Amino acid sequence: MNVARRDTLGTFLRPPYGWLPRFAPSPPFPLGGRALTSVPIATGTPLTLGVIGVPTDRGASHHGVELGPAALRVARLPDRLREQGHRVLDGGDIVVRTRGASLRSPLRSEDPRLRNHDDVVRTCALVRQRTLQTMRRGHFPLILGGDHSLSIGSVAAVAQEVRRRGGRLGVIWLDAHADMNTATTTPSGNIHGMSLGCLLGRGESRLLSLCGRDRSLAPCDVALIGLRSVDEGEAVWIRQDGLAAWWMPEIERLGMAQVIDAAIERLRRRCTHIHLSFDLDSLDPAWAAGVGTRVEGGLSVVQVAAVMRALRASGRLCSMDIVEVNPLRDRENSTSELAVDLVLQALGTWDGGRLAA
Ligand SMILES: [Mn+2]
Repeated sequence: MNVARRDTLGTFLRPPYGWLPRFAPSPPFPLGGRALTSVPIATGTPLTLGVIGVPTDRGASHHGVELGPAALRVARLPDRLREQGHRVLDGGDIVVRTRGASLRSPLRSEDPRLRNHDDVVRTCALVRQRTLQTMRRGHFPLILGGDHSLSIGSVAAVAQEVRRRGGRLGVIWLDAHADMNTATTTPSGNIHGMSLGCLLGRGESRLLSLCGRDRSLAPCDVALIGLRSVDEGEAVWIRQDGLAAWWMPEIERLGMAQVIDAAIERLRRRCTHIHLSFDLDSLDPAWAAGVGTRVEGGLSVVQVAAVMRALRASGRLCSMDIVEVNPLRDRENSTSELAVDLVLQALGTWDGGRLAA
């Protein structure tokens, strides 16, 4: 277990990463017109990536995650992907309405068990629309958050589009939390803790309507990895749904290689495509201090890199969310820079042949 240590000032000391393969800039690839059709990416294929920024904190209880898309761009996410030979189309940020409301005191007209509900619904609808557009153009949606409520919109869109093409979407939810609360079980009223629950068909009706007539995901389409802070009500749903969920102690016992292989194998049985919902709080705060909700005892950089490379090798990754980056709680943007390094483990095309699957 990675135990975060603190120095005398009470800040986190950052241990060394360990070894990560360095993806060198790619040699020139022929890029003309190559598009994602019904087949997910093959290892090392140059893609057209559609970047969607979602500067929202409306589903969370702390300010700062709304600056995540900017922090990831400052960490050169689009440029680093271009250096890999990908074509990157950054359509900018969606416009998030804030209505000047304080995060800590929800508007009186709104339900305190579903804070900022109207804003979240509106934002998710926009995310859903942009994600659908991106996929219909044959591009790989890369959604930059923002708090994790935005995944209701992104995953709903990807699931719908994959289904339309005759496939079935599986989701890897890399997170310290289960995000499976409902308005009745939530201790905080924060909708970023309800997104996976909604996608599985449980939640308030306007949030559910974003997922279309059918629920977006069945329990067998989901693998949760990195759990260590789960509310009582969520634990009950995880059990009842029979969700594949790997908690930190089990990951430490089995090793990440075995866990991610089992997770992908399970999804592969029914799912043609895989979406990664990457919550940066899955990482231990020793490495990723700049997140919305820090939970100690999390994944190491090497463990998350193993997840990314296994997804790369699976050839089924079709879309990704990067959420809960909070540069206000970070040090020198190191969490965003790390996020970029890790995303390249999944989407890097040129590694000198060392990782060729
Ligand atoms: Mn989350």
